[in-house]
Amino acid sequence: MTVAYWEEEIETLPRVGLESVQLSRLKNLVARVYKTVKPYRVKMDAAGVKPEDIKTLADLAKLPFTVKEDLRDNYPFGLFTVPLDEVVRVHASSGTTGKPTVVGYTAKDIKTWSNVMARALCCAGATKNDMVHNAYGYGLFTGGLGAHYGIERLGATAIPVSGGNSKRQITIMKDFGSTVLLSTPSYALNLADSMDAMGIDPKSLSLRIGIFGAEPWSENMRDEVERKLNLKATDIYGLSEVMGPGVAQECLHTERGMHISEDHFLPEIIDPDTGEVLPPGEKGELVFTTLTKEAFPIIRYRTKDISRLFYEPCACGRTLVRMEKITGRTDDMLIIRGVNVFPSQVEHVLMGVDGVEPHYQIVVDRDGNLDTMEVQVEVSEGFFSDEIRKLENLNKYIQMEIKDLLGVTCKVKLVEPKTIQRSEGKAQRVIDNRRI
Ligand code: DLL
Repeated sequence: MTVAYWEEEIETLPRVGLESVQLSRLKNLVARVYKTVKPYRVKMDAAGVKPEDIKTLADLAKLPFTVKEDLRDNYPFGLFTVPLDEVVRVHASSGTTGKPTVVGYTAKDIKTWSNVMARALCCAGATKNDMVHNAYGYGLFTGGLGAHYGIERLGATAIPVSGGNSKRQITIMKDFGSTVLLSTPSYALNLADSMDAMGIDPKSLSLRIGIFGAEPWSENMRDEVERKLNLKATDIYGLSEVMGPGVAQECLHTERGMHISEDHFLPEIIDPDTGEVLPPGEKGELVFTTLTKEAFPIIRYRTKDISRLFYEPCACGRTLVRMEKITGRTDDMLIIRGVNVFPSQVEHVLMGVDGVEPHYQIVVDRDGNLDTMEVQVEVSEGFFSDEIRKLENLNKYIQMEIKDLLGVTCKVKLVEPKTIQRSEGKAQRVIDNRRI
């Protein structure tokens, strides 16, 4: 197998070289952030650490962590290091309550991201000759536009279909000759089902590579997508707080995880309970520090994603560390059809609705390949005896509010007072019946 690199020198740089690049970038970053962003300065002062204390990569562990709540507390732009007139784009993702977390990019950041994303596409085997069918959602979500700029940077042809309308997607795939498919893995399976329903044999299409991410998926699911879509399926990881898609990408040796673009994103694995840094190969929470971002750099961001880091050489020749497929999360975030959903957001909506009690449960399942979410909530005594029309309106109202705030369509089931099981300890808010 011949390997194509996007930036061979950096992708295959021996560790010493790579670490020296990381260290000099880290020092610059910490000095800049300390000087320009008050919330970082306050936290570093409280921890008794100054930019000059960062002398080696191991000194990173002296710096305080950043968590999603820090973004919320400084909503929307409080953690930006540059004035807004230098910010050329913002994206947002779900926060734990009502407010999204907002991230920003300078023109240079967009360039860096496009380049990193082109590197990811190349790592998966895509070339400038590909027709890249981008079914990640375009909008505030980083998936669509993030991947799009990378496709163009690679010099391939971008087909910006965005998500939804599977039949049309398949017609486009067929007529335009899409060779690379970018989507969530569950949507890829959904497309395979629609193809089947339309009587189209995937072998009659030109698809050859799939670049699937934004939600967890298993090796079994990989086998299924590969078989049903007749392509090689690879995993792509990213998160808006760190940049978006392209933070890490599997090469064609898919056995040992995704290569992290470590010259831009410095990874650590920590014990989620103690915050202690764990040695290579151990499982824990993934933490990232951005080394090159201008508008919204982030220091030691706790992703809540569970993974491991492998530093052994890869058969593809890349020296960039690999992260294991995400095997879980340390919090209760759900990913429903690619949308991040926190139970606390659902609760936030329900608390604002007259006629329901604070007793609820979220049931997540899969209908075919599509995630479904049902919110069961107790209706207040007085309301329950009311006419059906009133209950139906209440149901619709809750659905609408959830759609508005969380961006996800769900079913609502109003249940009689005192029918949702009371807990004796932590309430079990979520029942996830999906098998992935
Ligand atoms: O999901 C960015 C992205 C877009 C990645 C397209 C890949 C492809 P957020 O909406 O901020 O960003 O969600 C980030 O999604 O912390 C993980 O929990 C989860 N996630 C992302 N990629 C993967 C993956 C985008 N390959 C959150 N496997 C992350 C498992 C993933 N989980």
